[in-house]
Amino acid sequence: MRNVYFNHDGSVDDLVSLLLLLQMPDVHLTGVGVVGADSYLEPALSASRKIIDRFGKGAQLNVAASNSRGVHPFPKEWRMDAFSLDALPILNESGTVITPVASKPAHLDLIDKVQETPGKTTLVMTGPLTDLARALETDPSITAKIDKLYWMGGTFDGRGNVAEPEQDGTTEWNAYWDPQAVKTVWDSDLAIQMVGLESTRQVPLTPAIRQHWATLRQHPAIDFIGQGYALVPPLEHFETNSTYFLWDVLTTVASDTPSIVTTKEVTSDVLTTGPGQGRTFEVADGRPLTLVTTVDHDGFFRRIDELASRAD
Ligand code: AGV
Ligand code: CA
Repeated sequence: MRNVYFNHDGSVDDLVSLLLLLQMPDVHLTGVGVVGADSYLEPALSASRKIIDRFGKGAQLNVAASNSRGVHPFPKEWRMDAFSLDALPILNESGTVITPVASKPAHLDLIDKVQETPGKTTLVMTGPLTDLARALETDPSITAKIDKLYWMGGTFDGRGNVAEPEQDGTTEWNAYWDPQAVKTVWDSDLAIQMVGLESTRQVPLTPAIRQHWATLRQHPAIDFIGQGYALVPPLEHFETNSTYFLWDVLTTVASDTPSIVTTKEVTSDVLTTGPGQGRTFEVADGRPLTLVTTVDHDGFFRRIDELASRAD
């Protein structure tokens, strides 16, 4: 079994990632932290607890709330999705929530769970890196107990996904929310596998994928995935600022099934000031990491089906 600690920020693909982590046969999920970045905190926390109750197969977990604040807030319309997801009937049948909230804020919960878990822990992070950066500042010795960080964020191809004033279009949202946190993590000696926009662009949400999930809705977890992705816009005629990709789900599934992606080693740095702040870029002698470059599109979606049908 592999120990995994998951920190996410409450968007649809973050919560689907949690659902899938709970189905992975060789994953022992040791903790979950939630940051209200691409979501409001309360519904994201609540939905996480309900997903563990409904799809966690009796996992004894708690969920830690983050008190981290970003530099550049996410658009409110995106953050609202967590309220809808938390209200889906499939998460509310029982009318009670059992999985408790952890006693400490998410960055301290991360330290506790990593330190008290025998052996090493893999971190999967599908939002900004703020909680990890704060954890590293509080207890730098955690790096010895973390075998790898899988992070959705950044991009190296110069095409960002932030459409906001005072920035130059080269940055990805999770990096842009807290650029300094990326720098802090880059300055650590953690092994990192990064899933940036160059690979996630290969897995957009499309009407055909929604239709595929619709035909499999007799599986409760695939029904939940279809309901979740009904809240966000697919790639139909033209990519817009709001077009949804399977960013976090790719990161999470690739952490468990490496055969669905190809990777390359890069050395890089991150800008923390100016209109490019949050931009990750390749540079000789920079910080080494493993970058996901291409995705086996059909293999990836097949693996989602396989994992989700384990919740039957
Ligand atoms: O930049 C991708 C990250 C992922 O962690 N998030 C969404 C994923 O959870 C921010 C984001 C970028 N574009 C978005 C985002 C959009 N159109 N809707 C919602 N969130
Ligand atoms: Ca996310």
